[in-house]
Amino acid sequence: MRYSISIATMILVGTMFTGCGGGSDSAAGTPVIGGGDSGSSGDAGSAISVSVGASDQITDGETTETYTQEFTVQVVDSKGYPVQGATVTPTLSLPYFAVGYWTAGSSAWTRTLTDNPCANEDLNGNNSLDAGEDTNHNGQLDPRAADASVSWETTQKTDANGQVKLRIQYLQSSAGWVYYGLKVTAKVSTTEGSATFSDWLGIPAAQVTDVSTALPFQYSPYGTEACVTPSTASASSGL
Ligand SMILES: [Ca+2]
Ligand SMILES: [Ca+2]
Repeated sequence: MRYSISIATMILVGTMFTGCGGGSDSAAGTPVIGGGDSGSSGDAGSAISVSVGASDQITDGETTETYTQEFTVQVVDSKGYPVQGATVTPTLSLPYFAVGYWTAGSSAWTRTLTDNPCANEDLNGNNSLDAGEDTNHNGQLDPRAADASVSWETTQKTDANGQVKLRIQYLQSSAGWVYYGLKVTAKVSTTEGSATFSDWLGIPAAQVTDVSTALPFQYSPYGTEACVTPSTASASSGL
């Protein structure tokens, strides 16, 4: 089953560079609910350029508890020709989350954001809960790194069109509540380029206008009150 989403599809043109070293991460800026963000890194005047664009479709994932969104990575040379055989490596980060809940109106669901954005609790990025990191006191890191994943839809190397397809999969309960950064690096021989794409995990628009069905992401799994307040909301909470 396929859905359309309301967020804008963002196309990012990455800059490029040659020689050693990848570009520095383009850190996700302060996120705005409903708006995507993108950035790029690298040195000017190089041999390859990388871009990444998101599908405007949010589909059910491999299980009924997940959603999937696809991305196309495109690599070209200095003349704009497709680069075949470049190795594309994605890295997914989850720098922010939001807390709040949706309520059903007469014709659509409406979201209430009680706190936003909340910084990822894993301050040192080691996927381990260290002293002082559990700021909402629920005994775990929020968001969990495993709330979303990235993988290749195709092979890791670009095809004759200079393209590789990626996809992210994420828990339906996290849709709209986690801000992600997808960095893609392409390398061929000693030449490398990178690009980034950042946004909130996509929400299927069709579900937001179906008030007869409960939303799988109705309550933020990270809380409904404040960034530092543990999640206590549930479908029976009466919110
Ligand atoms: Ca940590
Ligand atoms: Ca926590």
